[in-house]
Amino acid sequence: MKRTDLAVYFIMGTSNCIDSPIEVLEEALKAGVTIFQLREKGEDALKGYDLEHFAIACQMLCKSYNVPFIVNDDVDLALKINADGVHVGQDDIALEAIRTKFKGKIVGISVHTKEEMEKAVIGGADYVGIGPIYETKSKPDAKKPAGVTFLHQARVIYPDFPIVAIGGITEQNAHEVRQAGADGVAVISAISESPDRKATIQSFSSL
Ligand code: 3NM
Repeated sequence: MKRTDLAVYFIMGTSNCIDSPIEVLEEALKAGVTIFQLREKGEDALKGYDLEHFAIACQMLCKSYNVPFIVNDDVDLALKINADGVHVGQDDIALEAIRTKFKGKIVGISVHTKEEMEKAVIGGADYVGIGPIYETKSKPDAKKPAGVTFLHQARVIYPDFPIVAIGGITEQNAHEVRQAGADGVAVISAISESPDRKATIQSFSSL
């Protein structure tokens, strides 16, 4: 993958949208998000056939805009529908095992320390997500906000490795994470809850 693919990384599930999720996604794609991750979480999360059906609808839409379609955590679903990639956390199955299953596809992993970052790079990840940078309300079990210190260290140690920053990123603070070395911003609420999604996405695109 190219580092520029991470520039505006939109993440969404049905619980993040007041409006129709498919309409939100289409609007986001039209406005210029560069990669999309389906992250279906929460009490009312779609499951089984409904989830697969929804995932395929998102995937087709992404394909029509030539934007990579990534599935969060659900490795089996990602493989079943032939998604462009998968994003996993540290608690999910081992990176090496996923790498083998996703030959030629995008594998992203969340990291919080230098050790985790080193393992991700050695283990063959295509990119890492670093967060939460700021306070987030979108992930109840998120760690304490870390600010940009580790993000900046990671960039210094790995000058060319694709890195996306996540957690509480808004139009107001996004420039700080780009300055610290992130290739892009991964965002749920600042896009899904924006009163003007197009303007919000364009402001992220122009960083
Ligand atoms: N992962 P918002 S923070 C999905 O720190 C996710 O790994 C995080 O949502 C991490 O843009 C987060 O609304 C939530 O803050 C991001």
